[in-house]
Amino acid sequence: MSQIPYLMTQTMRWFGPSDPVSLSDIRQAGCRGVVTALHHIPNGEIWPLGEIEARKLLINKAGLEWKVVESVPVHEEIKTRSGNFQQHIENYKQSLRNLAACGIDTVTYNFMPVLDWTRTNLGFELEDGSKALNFEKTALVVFDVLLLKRPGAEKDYRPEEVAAANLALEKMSPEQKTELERTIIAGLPGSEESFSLENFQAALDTYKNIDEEKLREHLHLFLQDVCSVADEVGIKMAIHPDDPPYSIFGLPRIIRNKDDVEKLVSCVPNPSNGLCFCAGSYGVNADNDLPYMMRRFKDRVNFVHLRNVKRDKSGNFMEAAHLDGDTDMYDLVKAIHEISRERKVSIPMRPDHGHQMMDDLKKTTNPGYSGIGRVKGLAEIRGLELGIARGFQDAN
Ligand code: DNO
Repeated sequence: MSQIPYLMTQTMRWFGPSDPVSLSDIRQAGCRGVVTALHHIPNGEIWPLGEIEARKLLINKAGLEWKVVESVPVHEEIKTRSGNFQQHIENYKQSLRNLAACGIDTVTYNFMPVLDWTRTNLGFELEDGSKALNFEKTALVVFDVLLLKRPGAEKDYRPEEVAAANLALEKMSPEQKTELERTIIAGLPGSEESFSLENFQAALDTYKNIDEEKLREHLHLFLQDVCSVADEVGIKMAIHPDDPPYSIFGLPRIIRNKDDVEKLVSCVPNPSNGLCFCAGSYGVNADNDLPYMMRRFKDRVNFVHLRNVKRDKSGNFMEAAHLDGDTDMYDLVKAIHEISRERKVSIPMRPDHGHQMMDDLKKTTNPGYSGIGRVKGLAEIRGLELGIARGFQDAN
């Protein structure tokens, strides 16, 4: 099997030495590499060479490679172009140079204002007793309109949605309210920020005068600056889409669909300006045709997150098993295999999230990042890809 060329490079996310899923676990899952970050370095500061080297050594000693950085975070002041943003951009460029000097060549980031990925329930129990992450619109409205009481929030929802939220709130215990609050603003794994109710509203306020167009301009200015360094040192940038791919809390969102990506690549054509193709995030919007987008942006796809969702028309979605949601994983992996053969590359991928299941139900795990659920997802995708690749080989 190993002679089949251009299969994806299998990796898993590793949150560093304190991650309950160890490097050896990741190796046993059959991965070649890991995706990680120096989470302890404060956002906006330079990643020192020595720290990058030390982390890389740790990974290599476990028989793995540091394939992708996820993420070098983009400071809020860069997104709002305020305060020390110029210094932060200079620091970002230096971090890229340092990473390149250590032989690391793919860097993921996102440009979501204030919050990284957002869910409303981290332990949604499925019929078989395993647990999934989900996003329920009503819970979001409860938080936004009734707990946070964001000024003007009601205007963002239909009257029925607000009525449903009022009903839901009546049934919630104080503990459930706190839990919902924490789930949304206390920071999910990999997030750069964590908020209390008070400072969350203050953070939202920093975007009062920044609409989509302005935020997009800020992203493009950031990239024009950073990509010139990335081109020079051989780093491939990979922007993660907005998750969920629509506006929440009145914040602008700019990486949601093919039109957004079209603007991104036409405004900043640098070769290093690329994508982290997150199937789970783009897949929440039924209008996003993922195999089409994969082919359309084939030269820009530097990293892939494979995950599935079950969605409805109201903006609710649940993280489904990797082969079992509304995204046809066969079609998507086929598109990935085609573009990989055409480009003659092995694109790094990670199984994104997994259900908390079996022995992991007894453990404290990072939401979405327990070991067994991800191993299951990876194994399914690995088999799917091999089947597709063999089909191509036999046909040629
Ligand atoms: C969630 C992740 C995100 C992602 C960042 C990339 O599981 O996909 O946290 O890593 O948005 O910057």
